[in-house]
Amino acid sequence: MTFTQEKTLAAKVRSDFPILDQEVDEKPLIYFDSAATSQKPLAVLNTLRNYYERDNANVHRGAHTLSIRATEAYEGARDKVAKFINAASRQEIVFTRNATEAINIVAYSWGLNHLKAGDEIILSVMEHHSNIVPWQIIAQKTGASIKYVGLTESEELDLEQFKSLICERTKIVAIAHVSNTLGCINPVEEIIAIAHQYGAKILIDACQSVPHMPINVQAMGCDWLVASGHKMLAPTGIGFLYGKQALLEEMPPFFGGGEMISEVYLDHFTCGELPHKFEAGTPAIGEAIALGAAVDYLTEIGLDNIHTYEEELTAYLFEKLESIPNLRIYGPKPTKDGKGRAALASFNVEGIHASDLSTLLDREGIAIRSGHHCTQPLHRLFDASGSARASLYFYNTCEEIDTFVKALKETIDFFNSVME
Ligand code: C6P
Repeated sequence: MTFTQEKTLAAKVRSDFPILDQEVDEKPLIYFDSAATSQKPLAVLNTLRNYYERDNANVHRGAHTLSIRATEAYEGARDKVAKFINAASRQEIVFTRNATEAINIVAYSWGLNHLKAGDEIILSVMEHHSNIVPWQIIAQKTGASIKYVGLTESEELDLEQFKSLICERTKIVAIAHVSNTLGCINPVEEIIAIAHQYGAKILIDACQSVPHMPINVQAMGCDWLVASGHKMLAPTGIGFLYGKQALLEEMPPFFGGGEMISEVYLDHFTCGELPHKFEAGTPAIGEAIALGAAVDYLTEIGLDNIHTYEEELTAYLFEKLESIPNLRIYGPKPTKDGKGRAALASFNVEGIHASDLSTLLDREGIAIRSGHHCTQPLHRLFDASGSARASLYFYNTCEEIDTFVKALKETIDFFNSVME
């Protein structure tokens, strides 16, 4: 295998991420935890800093220069996000704190007002807790019930089972585009088309896809899509909800307060226009503007290039991990050229606790995540309390995979020798 693209892409961008150029325990840092949160390039850091150094003011309120600048940059970021996912209009992008908040807005605003006893919600067993718990709360409040799509033998979403579960009672389907634990890429276009045939609405949790592959919400046809900025090079505290305009128009506000109103009287209020109707209170202005910078940065590299490069990383990661005895990776295998899944691997090694692995790897400067990755129901299916997870992004290299796999093998040998 040649790593021509790696040399061009990771080598080209690496110096944009100053945090990666450091040592942990006197070893060069290898950051393999981007599914939890990505690192931020200088373009994003500088945008945030410039905003606070030059333009900081509240938005939509003042007539003074700084407020006008802040408002223009904040609304400009909305335009960038809308274009990035090909929304039909800027009104369809609501800034939120993160994907979790975006899902809660849909669950409370739409779910609470549309679901009733006898209605059904379809989720999958691989959903992040953020896409389970809000629906459980709404189901409890409305009397609706939840059905879960399971996995095939190859540990992907069972599309046939989905087809057998969906029916006229299904009012909403909420599914991850890419699983943060299994790494599988779900056939969302097909799922959306089927959901719509039954008149059900559909929400796509795109937390793990928006940072890594081109997303076109109009081509996809979803009703809502959510993502978190911090997984796509932006700061924490900013994410977005995409919703079809007609749906967002019809949904009542979830949070009440400043910004989201048109008129307030002592006994009632009238709603502001979209998207402000859902953005009560002072928003994360600098963070939203920095999200706009992240979108610019990703667009300049090209999501196709990122996706292709990550396929190379995936192929290499799997080739190496699969050579380790007694190591079990969850989710589907990629093709030889790394297609069909995300550049992440959740795994367990027989007889060794995942958190022990990650603690010892940290001493080698390698950052991986261990735990249940907020997918407890999925881990329970595998009879595992948690797993170790290496998750990569376009700034990672095959040399880092080599170092990681070598350190992992040594760690496993160490534990095996202690247990003998
Ligand atoms: N997954 C992970 O390490 P928030 O916390 O709102 O930014 O994102 C929630 C979320 C929703 N859906 C998916 C598919 C996700 O992966 C996440 C976040 C992180 O896997 C933190 S648990």
